[in-house]
Amino acid sequence: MFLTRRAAIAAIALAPALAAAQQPSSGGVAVEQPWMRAAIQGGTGGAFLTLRNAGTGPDRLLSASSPAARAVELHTTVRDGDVMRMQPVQAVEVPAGGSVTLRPGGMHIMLIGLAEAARPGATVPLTLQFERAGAVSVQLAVQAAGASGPVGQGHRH
Ligand SMILES: [Cu+2]
Repeated sequence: MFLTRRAAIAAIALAPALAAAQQPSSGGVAVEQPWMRAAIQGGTGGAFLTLRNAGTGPDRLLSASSPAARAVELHTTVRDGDVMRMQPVQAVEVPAGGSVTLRPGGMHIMLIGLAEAARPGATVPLTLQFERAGAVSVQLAVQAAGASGPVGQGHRH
């Protein structure tokens, strides 16, 4: 992305105000609109969110964990012929001044072996571990099983 010098300065000036309006952040990374799809007890649910790095250096999401799941993995989705398959990824890069959105059909966080059913309207705790920003905890807003985005939950604080 190419920014004019003026636009770059404006973006930097805006960053602290934006960060303050978002979910808890640590270091330079803010987590926006964390949500997951409803899933049954013992089942597996995909979690999605946007990572925004207001810091001056790149960061990486290394892992995630939740007391509500037996295991949590970072996945990406790849096309294999006519079939979409999930694959584990080691880390999710978050470039300095940039953002990455984990969404259905792309990268996501997989909560495996849910201790309880994740029902629409409920929240599920998730802690993200970043290389530089450290641990960042968020609450995933549970959406209907077929939801493709955080719509309906889209109010901003
Ligand atoms: Cu997955």
